[in-house]
Amino acid sequence: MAIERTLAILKPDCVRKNLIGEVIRRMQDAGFKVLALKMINLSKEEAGGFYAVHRERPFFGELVDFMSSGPCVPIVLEKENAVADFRTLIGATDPAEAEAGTIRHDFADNKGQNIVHGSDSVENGRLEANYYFPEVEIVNNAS
Ligand code: FUP
Repeated sequence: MAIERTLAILKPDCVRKNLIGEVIRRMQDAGFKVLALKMINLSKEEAGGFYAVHRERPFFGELVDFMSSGPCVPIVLEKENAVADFRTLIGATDPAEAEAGTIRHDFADNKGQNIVHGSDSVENGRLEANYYFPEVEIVNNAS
């Protein structure tokens, strides 16, 4: 299997619930290397740009309001098979449908406020990492 990168975002609910450390612990325990990380406040425009694919969906306004409601923590992760393995680690979009032991099952309140984002393809992982981090801010010697 190939080494891949994926973009995680610890969403504002994760930050508000003081779960930053817990969720990063789970990522590292699962073998993900952290290549870039920062805490930022997204404007509505930035949040809407990131989720532009959902622009026509009924939940788009709420999603933008939520993602810009407080600080969040984008993180570039690397591992063999990172994209699929990270989505397994976080669980289904709706925490009610997520497997026991996944991050969303254990910590999320509902489908709209579900603690963490994970890219859904290698190509989106690259595009999404570069949405938050210029290539020079992504280290290539993480341990
Ligand atoms: P995921 O890939 O699991 O993050 O899920 P999606 O790309 O389908 O959705 C992105 C975000 O839109 C979710 F994290 C939360 C929000 N969303 C809703 O609020 N309601 C929905 O029915 C679907 C998604």
